[in-house]
Amino acid sequence: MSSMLVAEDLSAVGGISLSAAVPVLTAMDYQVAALPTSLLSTHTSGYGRPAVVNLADWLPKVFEHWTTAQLDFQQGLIGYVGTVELCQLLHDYLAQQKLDLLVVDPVMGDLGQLYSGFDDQYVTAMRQLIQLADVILPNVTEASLLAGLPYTTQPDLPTILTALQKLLKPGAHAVITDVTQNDQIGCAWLTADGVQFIGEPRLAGHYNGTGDTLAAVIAGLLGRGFSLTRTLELANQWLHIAVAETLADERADERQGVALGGLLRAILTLG
Ligand code: PXL
Repeated sequence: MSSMLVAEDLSAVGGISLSAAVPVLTAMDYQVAALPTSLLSTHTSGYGRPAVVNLADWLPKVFEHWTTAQLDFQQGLIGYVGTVELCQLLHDYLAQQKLDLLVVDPVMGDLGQLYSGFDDQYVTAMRQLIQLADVILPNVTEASLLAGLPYTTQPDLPTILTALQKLLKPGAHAVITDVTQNDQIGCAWLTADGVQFIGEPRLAGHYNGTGDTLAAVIAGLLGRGFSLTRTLELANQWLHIAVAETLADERADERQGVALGGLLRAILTLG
């Protein structure tokens, strides 16, 4: 069994980040090292100001203990981190590790806006963290921030993807995760043949945490050896299942992350 370090916030309410990644990766047969970077009473979109515990004092002790205990991980997934200092702590620890795969979802914003609490310094810290990544998974907002380009809902994909690739180490891939083409939503990335796109029909609504769940699925599939193309095909299909289930559910509270039942059943068919 492969072991994956997942570092992101633990938000008690909202069904996002670690709360979504742990079941997804457990269903994919990983031993998950679930490292909360901060504790929040809810995520930051829609519940007012959450009660937050920043775990910057705890993280170095965790890393020290793991080093003494000679624990190591084969894969890593980083999502929402929270502060510049936490980004730097993670960077310094991960720079010492020999992971087979590091996926970074540079969670910072959506719909053209930085999430509450983030600023330009955070974007700079994230640019440093992604230098360690094999795959990064920004949405269009995050891709624009990292590339230093103005936000538009329909970015010029060759330009923005080329700018992102320049921020990464050789052989790493930038995948933008919420690209709209015609009536589809999906992922775009660059190969020697130009921009590639894989999508699924766009469903109504906008659900918190969809990106966190997608990132966990992508990290899990890549870690199990699926090619980038096959990974993105399956990940988009499964997220479509999750969003469709969420819609059918007619939930009273739209701030909750996507439904995971159908997605987890689809993962288990992989065997
Ligand atoms: O889903 C992205 C995300 C993750 N973690 C926290 C958030 C958000 C988006 O608002 O607030 C704490």
